[in-house]
Amino acid sequence: MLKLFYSPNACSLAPHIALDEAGADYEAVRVDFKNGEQRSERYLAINPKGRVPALVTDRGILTEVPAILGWVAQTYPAAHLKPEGDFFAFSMMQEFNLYIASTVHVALAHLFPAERWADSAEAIANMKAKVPSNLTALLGLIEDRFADGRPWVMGAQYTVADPYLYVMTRWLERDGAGGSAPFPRLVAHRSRVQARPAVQKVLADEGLEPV
Ligand SMILES: N[C@@H](CCC(=O)N[C@@H](CS)C(=O)NCC(=O)O)C(=O)O
Repeated sequence: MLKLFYSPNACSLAPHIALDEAGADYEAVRVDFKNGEQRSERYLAINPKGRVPALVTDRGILTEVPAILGWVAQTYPAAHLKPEGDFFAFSMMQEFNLYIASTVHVALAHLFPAERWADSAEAIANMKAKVPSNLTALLGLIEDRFADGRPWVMGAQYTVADPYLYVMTRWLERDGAGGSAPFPRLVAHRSRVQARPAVQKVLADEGLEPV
């Protein structure tokens, strides 16, 4: 059986939702961040990066959200979690997911944990102050994408890109992120994602409330 190592409301929420949507046979294993379990010897043996998510498969361990999302979408074709079409269509979805991982997630990570990036209180305060304006620019591009009335990131079809965007728009409500008011289309997308039964189940499993 697959094993997903996660922490509640972390980026691992996206692959957690994707596995559930796919109908995969998996066990979700909580990593206790409060006690620093991600840096324990036991967990570092699973993921030497000391981060979640990590997905244990019968072929080995996969880390990095876009890699896991792409694997889930490819491994469970009957769940239709990737755009219909050829490898170009798949790569368009991966382009989106990599933008989230390399740019949007990193921008938000300057809030939590800000201490990763700087030591002085002044530098940390400066970095945190920049986060909302950075997000306005970065997420503004995604807000524009929905101007054509599409329900999902890739168009008419729900894909693994949707729960990934959902995690980012959940985080907008965290202290210092600036809130979701500038992004009405992303808020509507967030509501659509949250209305899905698999999402409601996974939120309950992680002990989270809808936002
Ligand atoms: N690039 C990685 C980022 C993973 C990551 O930063 N995970 C965070 C949670 S969202 C984490 O495990 N943080 C624990 C820590 O930094 O100690 C990915 O996309 O999977």
